[in-house]
Amino acid sequence: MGLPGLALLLAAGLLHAQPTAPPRSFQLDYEQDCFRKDGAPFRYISGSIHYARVPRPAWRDRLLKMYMSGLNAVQVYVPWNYHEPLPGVYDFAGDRDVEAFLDLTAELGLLVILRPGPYICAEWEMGGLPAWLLWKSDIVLRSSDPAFLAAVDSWLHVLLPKIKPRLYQHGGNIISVQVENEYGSYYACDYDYLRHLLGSFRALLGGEALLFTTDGAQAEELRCGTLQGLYATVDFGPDSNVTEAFGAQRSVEPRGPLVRHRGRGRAGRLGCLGSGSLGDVTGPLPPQVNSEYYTGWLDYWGGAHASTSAAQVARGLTDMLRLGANVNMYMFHGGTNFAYWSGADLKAQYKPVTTSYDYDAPLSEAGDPTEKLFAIRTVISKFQPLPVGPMPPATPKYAYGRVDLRKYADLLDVLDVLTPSGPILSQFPLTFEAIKQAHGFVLYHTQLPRDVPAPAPLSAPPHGVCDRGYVMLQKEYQGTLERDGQTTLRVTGRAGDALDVLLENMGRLSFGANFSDFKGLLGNLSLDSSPLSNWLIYPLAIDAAIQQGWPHAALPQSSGRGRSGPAFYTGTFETPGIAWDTFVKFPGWSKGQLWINGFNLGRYWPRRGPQQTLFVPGSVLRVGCPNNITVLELEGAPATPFLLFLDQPLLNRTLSPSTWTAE
Ligand code: NDJ
Repeated sequence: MGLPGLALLLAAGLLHAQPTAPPRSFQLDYEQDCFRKDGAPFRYISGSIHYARVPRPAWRDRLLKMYMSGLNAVQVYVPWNYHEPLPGVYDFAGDRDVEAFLDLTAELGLLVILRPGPYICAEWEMGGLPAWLLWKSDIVLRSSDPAFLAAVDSWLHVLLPKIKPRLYQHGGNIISVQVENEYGSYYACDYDYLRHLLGSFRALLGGEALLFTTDGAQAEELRCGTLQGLYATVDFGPDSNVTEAFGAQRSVEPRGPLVRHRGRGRAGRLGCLGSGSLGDVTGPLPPQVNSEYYTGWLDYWGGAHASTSAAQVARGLTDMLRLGANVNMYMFHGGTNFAYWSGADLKAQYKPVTTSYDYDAPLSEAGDPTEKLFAIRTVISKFQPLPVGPMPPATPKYAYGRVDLRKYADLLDVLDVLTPSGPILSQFPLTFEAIKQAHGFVLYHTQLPRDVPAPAPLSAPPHGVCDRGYVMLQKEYQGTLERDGQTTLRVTGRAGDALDVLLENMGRLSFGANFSDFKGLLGNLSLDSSPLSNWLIYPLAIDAAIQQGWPHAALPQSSGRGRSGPAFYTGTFETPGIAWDTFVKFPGWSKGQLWINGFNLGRYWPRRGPQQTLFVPGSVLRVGCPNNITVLELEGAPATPFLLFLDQPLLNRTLSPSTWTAE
């Protein structure tokens, strides 16, 4: 061949110098039973962090602590409803800047296992699905219902193009992408839906992306959750038998290494990681993947604070790493369900999740290293070298102490501010979804149709109040109706008396079969068995008002009637020098919502517990000027209303159900 011919071949890339550098790749090796990164055997030890539960200024600190714990990857959910508040309206700014978060992971040298849903579970409101999907009330979520698929595809066409250039193969740090989430636990078991998702993910991410599923390790869960073309992984906690759980994973990976190696009668059981890095290997073959190894668990309002011992978590982790398994710890840092983002479960009863998502995780809600973190780090150090350098210390906390509040106004007296567009007139109640309000509160107003001289039952039908209804007659608080709880109050009054019911959405179900969780008054309220009609329905835009400076910037109101029923309270405090993180306690308060400087810190409910304090990140506080506190108390404030800012959280005081109403 002459020189011109050689030049042509070189230009066409058909001839190159030997040996070649391997192209960037992240793959499954079914022959040698492991992941391969750039051709070399690779195992990840990862931890879950949800950027939506951590204020943006704290992202770097949390990721750095995860890196210094010895993790080489983080696992990250993308909550669809956090980014698409209305159909076709997208929000990727500020705390929602998922690309900035991914940039930070890369900067810190962490790989990413991305879980873009579309459903994520995660104890997140509606499992990450947007509430507006329920505007079509008969939609079948997580199925091949064309209405659901159309919404999913529009979203994936926005999200996945942001992800594709970040895939490992394309120079980024995302090594794998999960499709759906524990789909095998969902009643629908609709393979057409999973196949559709696989097609969309492939089309938008390309053929090389490593796509996988995660399911519980029961045969039934794996049956409906797995699909040819998606690598099946499992999730289980320290209580489970590691060998059995990974055995279940193997049973659904027919193309997988175990079957083929058995067929060939292979004696070696170490796979391509070899024995050197694995210690004493006794179990089945890698690559086994536990996508959610539970370091703790979530809390429900009215339940006990969950905890799992550091020793137990460390023991299970050791067992899995010895087997050469890939492990993601769920959660490594839980964070906080700010605003209205906490989800709920249905286990015979509706069970809303607390504002704290501390999860008893290795990094606490406020991002501090715990004993569990150090136990995990010690385990990891036995399998791979730890990064050089110290673990960053806990961030300082400050007890700002007592801050007195004063009543600003009863909620019923500021409806013009909270619903500037005015109420909706309807013969019978409409749901939140019917009036296109996703979260928060809606007020339903009507009048008594006749005199009620003797106490008569004001009742909601079963499952008629979702989730709590605060009842006022002639603006006097009468009591609370509750989903799966008290659904009748006895009232007296006169024809024409004002009846108001403030409905609170406590978070849509994030898990379970009966998943379309409509909010508001779902049926007619009746008085002495006759349905009440002629309602004025006020969608309350409380957050919008507070973000615009109300009520601090507004003229003072008269302090209104007594101390019970929904009302706003305000106060201010200053930070000395630096705005440190803090925890706020609600002495004598009942239940409500807290904002500081317009930031919605979430629900408080000390009467029900177990959580007694809310985490206040220093990043929401201001130095050198007053910090504006706004409290919406729903049932009743203390005689002397004040908040107490502490330097440590109180997450675990639990009261018995018998004291819930008595208090
Ligand atoms: O994939 C799920 C994850 O997102 C698996 N989990 C986790 C619990 O923290 C989290 O929701 C389960 N959730 S099993 C169901 C909770 C029912 C009690």
